[in-house]
Amino acid sequence: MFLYIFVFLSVLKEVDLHIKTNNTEHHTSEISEEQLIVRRGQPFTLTLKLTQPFNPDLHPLTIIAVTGENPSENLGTKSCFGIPDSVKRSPSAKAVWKVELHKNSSSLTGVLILTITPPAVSPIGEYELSVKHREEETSLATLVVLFNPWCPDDSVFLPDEKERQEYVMNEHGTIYKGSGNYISSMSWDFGQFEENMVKICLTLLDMNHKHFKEPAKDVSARCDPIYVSRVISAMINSEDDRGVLEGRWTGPFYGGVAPSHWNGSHAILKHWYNIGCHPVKYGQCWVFAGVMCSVMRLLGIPCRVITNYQSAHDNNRNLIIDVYHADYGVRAKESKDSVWNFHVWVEGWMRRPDLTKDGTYDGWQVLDPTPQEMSDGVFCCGPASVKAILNGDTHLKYDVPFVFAEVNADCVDWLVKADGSKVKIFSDTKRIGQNISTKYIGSNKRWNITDNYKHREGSETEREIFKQAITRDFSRGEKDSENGETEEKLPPPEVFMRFEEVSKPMDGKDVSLRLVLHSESSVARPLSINISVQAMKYNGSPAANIQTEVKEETLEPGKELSIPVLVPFSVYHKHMVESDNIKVSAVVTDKEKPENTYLAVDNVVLQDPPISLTVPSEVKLYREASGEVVFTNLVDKTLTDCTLTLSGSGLFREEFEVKLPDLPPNRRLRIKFPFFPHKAGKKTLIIDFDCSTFRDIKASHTVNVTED
Ligand SMILES: *[C@@H]1O[C@H](CO)[C@@H](O)[C@H](O)[C@H]1NC(C)=O
Ligand SMILES: *[C@@H]1O[C@H](CO)[C@@H](O)[C@H](O)[C@H]1NC(C)=O
Ligand SMILES: *[C@@H]1O[C@H](CO)[C@@H](O)[C@H](O)[C@H]1NC(C)=O
Ligand SMILES: *[C@@H]1O[C@H](CO)[C@@H](O)[C@H](O)[C@H]1NC(C)=O
Ligand SMILES: *[C@@H]1O[C@H](CO)[C@@H](O)[C@H](O)[C@H]1NC(C)=O
Ligand SMILES: CC(=O)N[C@H]1CO[C@H](CO)[C@@H](O)[C@@H]1O
Ligand SMILES: CC(=O)N[C@H]1CO[C@H](CO)[C@@H](O)[C@@H]1O
Repeated sequence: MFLYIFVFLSVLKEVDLHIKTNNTEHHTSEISEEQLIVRRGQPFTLTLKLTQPFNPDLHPLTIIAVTGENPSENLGTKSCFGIPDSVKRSPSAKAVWKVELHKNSSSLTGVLILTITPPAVSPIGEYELSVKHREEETSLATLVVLFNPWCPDDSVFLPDEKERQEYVMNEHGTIYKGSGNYISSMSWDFGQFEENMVKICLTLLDMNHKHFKEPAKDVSARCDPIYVSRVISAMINSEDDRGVLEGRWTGPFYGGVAPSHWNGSHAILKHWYNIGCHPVKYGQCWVFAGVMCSVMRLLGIPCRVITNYQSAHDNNRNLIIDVYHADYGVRAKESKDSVWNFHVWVEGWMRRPDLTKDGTYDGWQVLDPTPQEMSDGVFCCGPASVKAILNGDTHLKYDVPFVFAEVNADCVDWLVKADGSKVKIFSDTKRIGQNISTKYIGSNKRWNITDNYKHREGSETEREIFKQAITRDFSRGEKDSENGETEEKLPPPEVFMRFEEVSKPMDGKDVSLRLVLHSESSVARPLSINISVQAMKYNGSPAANIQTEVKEETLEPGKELSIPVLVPFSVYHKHMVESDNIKVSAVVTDKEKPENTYLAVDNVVLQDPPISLTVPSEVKLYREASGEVVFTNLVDKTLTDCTLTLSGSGLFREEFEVKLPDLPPNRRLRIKFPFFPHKAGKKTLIIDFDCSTFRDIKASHTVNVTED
């Protein structure tokens, strides 16, 4: 099927853009079969039919490609080239395109098959292509040029085809959440090839500050993935521009969608575009990262989503995170430093010739779209080379110190006494930055990439790099304003304690733990034990106190003491609808030596109650298929405001929301639903069950859509 454009001019009869075949060759046919979308550094073919025979010596053919406002050869936003290539160009012209006459062309009949190549250093974006022949200039086409991970000369070149399929072409992914010892995963629909994504992503680039200030320079800089990815990291949040998502870390989420409700990027990007580039409400880190990954993949920069557990936010740049505890549990933050249960960012794949010529820092680069700290006066972060983070090269751009602290900072726990004085009870060099995870290539398994970011905790190299990083770019010398304390040695502990789980904690059931203590003292220790249970946000700030318990016990030498801790569902559930985890902490004081205070903390992430989703694993394109969801209410409470949302790119054109009747205790809900697959290939169906008691329980299933 050919698309013909008829141009009613004397020299040119027809143009054929061969969109379908060209787009297939350029791995863009999933984006569109109606618009010519090519990747730089790779040839595409056009057929021109002239009204007269072609004589290049007498009447040369010149082609002009332009992008952006005020295109210029010196900025690489305009290129003139032709047959023969005798076009006069500026001596400092950048990004010069090439054209060759294919041997199948016939000069006699005036049928020219042109093989055109945008150079691998072209700015990406929308181009107008026109042709000049016998003094007439005619528009040929509007086409889009993207980054090209298949092209060795492109600075986003990724040699392995399996990796390109995962990091550029895969529209589905997995984002890890929870906490380090309760790693949970959610399916995320990147949908980078969904309807209108090219337009949306190019509009996103046009909305950035730099474009408003100096449009010609901004478009010219779009040849560089370092520049483009940094702009995207600023535009995903709306902190200081017309970015995509507004962040919100505490409920209620009036006037918008709770961050946990989202299941994919396309709905967010589409909504942002449709409401005139105003921020969509609301995002938190995994939503920011998921949306950024979609934009990067669409533009052709290989990208993946990364989760870091026990992620530090070192506000005062000293690589120390102070955590304050009180006898009633974790205190509200006194410094802006914090430890997040998990934090999600993305990595983009590109070369870093701006750092060294030898390629040391090429490869994965951290980019963090969640608004946390300003960088060059804007809320953006990265690209920060993962190798620079591993090596502690904190002097390199961009934002390496910030990311280095997220995975490496030391943690100091302080006990705040009733009179306001602070005692240092624990100092931990290993807590921050654990179990760093991303989805595996070509499968849904989790991949632990902690070793990419840091040397093994406790190893000599690890401490050495930490010291070196501090001297390079941190202000360790300056004490925190909070604690004027000097580095004193803590006395060796006599009492040891830990929490153990009696059963896997699940939302809807009572949480049952025990605190196990033993002592190394030769005599019995009289202890005062305060156990507090709090609802927490995933960013480490307390949301509500659930319960406290004070106990007096004597710990006999050489014996274990086990104290049961029960948190009933009836007590915790009302606090958990807007919270992410339960923090159980025990502060233990030796009554005879009150200077000896001990702390044990357990972060409990409740698992969602089970929901079952049944879908055939193979379905036919454009044929009705059906699935089934089953959910049983196991709590002693009627579930109200129940809704079920169905989605999945290629399976549903629009998300599909069903309001459900209230579900009394012990009743089972069974819903059969139809769907009509409209894209072939491996697709993911996502469901989201929401009600007054359980927020956004999700399940997903992959479906292979086959053509007849
Ligand atoms: C050139 O002609 C050959 C033989 O007819 C054909 O197989 C090939 O597809 C043609 N190539 C182009 C670019 O039209
Ligand atoms: C990381 O994973 C290991 C092994 O599964 C686990 O023992 C550890 O507790 C986890 N880290 C955190 C922060 O929970
Ligand atoms: C335990 O908690 C109670 C009540 O909050 C408090 O009065 C007491 O000082 C605490 N004891 C210790 C040892 O922290
Ligand atoms: C991840 O890798 C690190 C370093 O190799 C290791 O210490 C940790 O236990 C691993 N975690 C998991 C969950 O496998
Ligand atoms: C989907 O099914 C087709 C036809 O049975 C098969 O050729 C293809 O390999 C399957 N794809 C996946 C991803 O399972
Ligand atoms: C890279 C390239 O030129 N791809 C295809 C573009 O379309 C023409 C016409 O269908 C094909 O011959 C090319 O192979
Ligand atoms: C693909 C996708 O994002 N689907 C839906 C997930 O849930 C939100 C909130 O209801 C919908 O708006 C999305 O369209």
